[in-house]
Amino acid sequence: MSTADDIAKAAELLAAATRPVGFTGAGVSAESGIPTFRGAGGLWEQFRIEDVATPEAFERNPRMVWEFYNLRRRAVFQAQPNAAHTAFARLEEIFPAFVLITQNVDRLHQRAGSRRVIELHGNLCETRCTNCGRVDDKSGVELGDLPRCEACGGLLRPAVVWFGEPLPPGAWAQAEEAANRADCMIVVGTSAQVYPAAGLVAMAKRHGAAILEINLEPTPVTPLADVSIFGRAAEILPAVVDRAEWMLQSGRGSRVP
Ligand code: BV8
Ligand code: ZN
Repeated sequence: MSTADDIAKAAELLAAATRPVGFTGAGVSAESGIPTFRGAGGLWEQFRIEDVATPEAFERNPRMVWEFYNLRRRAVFQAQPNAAHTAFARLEEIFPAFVLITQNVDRLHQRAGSRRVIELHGNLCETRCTNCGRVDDKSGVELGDLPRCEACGGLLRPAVVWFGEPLPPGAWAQAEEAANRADCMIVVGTSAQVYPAAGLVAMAKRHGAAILEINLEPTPVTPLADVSIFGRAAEILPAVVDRAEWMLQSGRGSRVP
């Protein structure tokens, strides 16, 4: 099938849905200039997970961990949401029941206007005190190499979920509930290798959801997809949303849950 045919098929499945859910990974922010983790130029080519993204790494060398996160914070604060983020925000307008589950920590979905966002892995904007637990939004703030809590002087950490740490219970429960009730899941820009997040696709599929995937290349969830479109998220997703919206406006779909 041509990409145009795939876009038409994806739009048809989306327009037929009443409870669609989005599921995104780092690839949705790639066209905003935010490096992904895996693949060419990915973060894990320059850094080792064990050195910068685990509680043990922070315990062992908090300065190195903060160097990694300060670098990513700067990139995120200078970045702008792209057309894929905007397309997801539009889905909230089109589908009252739409919910977005993201593994991303850059909050570009929220900056693009998405409000119903479930952050599975925390975010880079906030810090959390390792001593008193205080959480502060430090968006745009240049933090030193060992930032301290204003309240108690304790060492701050990024408010992200590191490997080996449990996901925020509330977020995980919300994500499971959304995946179980979805009748369509749009999976964009994830290598589907990190668990338990990646398991949400099979969960949605098991409960009868149509699976639409947009990625540059096949992933472990491609076999689960009703349609997989290989291309750039900022180009493909807006085209799918445009066509689905046109179908709904011309009365060829139903969006009331
Ligand atoms: C947990 C926040 C248990 C931090 C992240 C051994 C020991 C311990 C744990 C494990 C283990 N083995 C397995 C595990 C589980 C582990 C895991 O899954 N490991 C993987 C590596 C195998 N998971 C965990 O540790 C999780 N916790 O299991 O806890 C527990 C339970 C109870 C009590 C105690 C413990 C926690 C995982 C969360 C880790 N934190 N992020 C940070 O960001 O610094 S994960 C990190 O990876 C990001 O969140 C990222 O989003 C996520 C997944 O990566 P992707 O988003 O998919 O990004 P990636 O670069 O991989 O892929 C990009 C894709 O986009 C590609 O497919 C590419 O083709 C595509 N793309 C690129 N450009 C475009 C595009 N597509 C379209 N358009 C484009 N333009
Ligand atoms: Zn504190």
